[in-house]
Amino acid sequence: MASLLASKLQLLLPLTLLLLFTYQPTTAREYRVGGDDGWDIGVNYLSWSEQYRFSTGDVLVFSYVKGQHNVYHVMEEAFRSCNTTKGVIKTYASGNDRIELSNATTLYFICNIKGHCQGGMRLRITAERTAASGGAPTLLSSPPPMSPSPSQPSVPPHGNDVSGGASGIWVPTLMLTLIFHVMLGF
Ligand SMILES: [Cu+2]
Repeated sequence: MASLLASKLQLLLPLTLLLLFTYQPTTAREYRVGGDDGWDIGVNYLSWSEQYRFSTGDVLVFSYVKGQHNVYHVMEEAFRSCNTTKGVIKTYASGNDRIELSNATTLYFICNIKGHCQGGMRLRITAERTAASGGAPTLLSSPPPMSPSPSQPSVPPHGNDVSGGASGIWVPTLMLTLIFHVMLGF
């Protein structure tokens, strides 16, 4: 019995490892705004943002030296004009500001240090509803959006998976069930 169990476990181990390493939860990702450059002057945030498809639940991280920059979540008009006398929704200044894309909408961010917005520190992000969040299927007249590079099917270069979410429990559950079945000889 023991040797039979051992041989079954020998078979199961590579299978489990394979499942673990190939499994990619289709849930929230974390994006460091500007990639390695972070939130700073001289970075093209349009070309940075065009590399990715953002979904509800994803998190933007604005990383900068505290005091040198800030993050103003603004209305479109303030984004276009760089004028923050009105249209400011929320402000951040911690140097490591985490902002979740909670709704399927377009968000506008600028740096409100004098001259920085005009100098390019402005970011427009459109979050699409994730399938997991229960939205109705969208009818797209345009071609399907680009997919990330084939070598990394679902993880963008500067994004990290941050949580498994509700769907993340399925694979461990499946594996546990599998292990029990094999051990009990089903
Ligand atoms: Cu700035």
